[in-house]
Amino acid sequence: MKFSGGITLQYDTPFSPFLAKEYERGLDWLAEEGFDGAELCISDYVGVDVGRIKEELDSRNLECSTISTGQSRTREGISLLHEGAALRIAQERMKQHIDAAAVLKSCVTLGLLRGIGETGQEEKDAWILAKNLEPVIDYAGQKNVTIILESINRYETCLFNSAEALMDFIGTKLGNPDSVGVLWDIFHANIEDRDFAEAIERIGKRLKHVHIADSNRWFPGCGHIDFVPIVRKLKEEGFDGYMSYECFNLPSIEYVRSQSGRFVRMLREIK
Ligand code: LER
Ligand code: MN
Repeated sequence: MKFSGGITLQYDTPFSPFLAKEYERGLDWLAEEGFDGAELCISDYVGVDVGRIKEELDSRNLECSTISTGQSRTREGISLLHEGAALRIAQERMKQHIDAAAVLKSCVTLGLLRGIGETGQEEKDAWILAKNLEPVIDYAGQKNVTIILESINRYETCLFNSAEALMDFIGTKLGNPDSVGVLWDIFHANIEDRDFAEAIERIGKRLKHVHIADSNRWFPGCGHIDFVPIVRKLKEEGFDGYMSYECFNLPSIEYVRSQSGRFVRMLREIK
């Protein structure tokens, strides 16, 4: 099991304890605090030198765990459930993320860039999404990159909210492709999954990445989730991907910056 934290490259996000203009300071902090990697939030590739990002990571002995891709949905009004130009741009953007991931040796997240869908037509939307994802999944297969689909709670999207619904989508709509994995976010799981251990078992070997936040999306320990049995279960199941912080800067940015390394060390020691 490895650990990363979210750092944003171009535009600020509430999920990183560093602003976009502090990107390099954020990488320094990850290295100093003993993280294994950075989860990089990239919106587009205008003026982005992926080779340079790789050097910046290598020089700090950090990997890129995954590229987080959701920012462009709201910034540009694109998604894999749009039609016409907005759909084509979303598909092309996913391919650009895959090219970058091939250089960075990371995964590519598909969270909200999949689209929000419409209540009452989830099944139809799921088939449309599957069709629109097909060329992207083929491309990922050619480039040997894993796309990680994230189950996200019902208040943010209509499509696959729970681990069960996501595994069903991957099986029945996508046909279980090798290049598709799962991102399991403990904040969303706390809302949607019946039981954490059952969800981990259900996802099985497709589990590639885990987002860490407490029940209120504050820093772990500031809500009511007990992370110890979750991490013990992940270790028992042989999970060797990344656990990665995606929590708000609450109770304060200073708290998040000063407590992250300590919490990672505690999780590493769980037997
Ligand atoms: C993205 O990883 C996620 O969890 C979403 O809830 C962001 O809004
Ligand atoms: Mn998440």
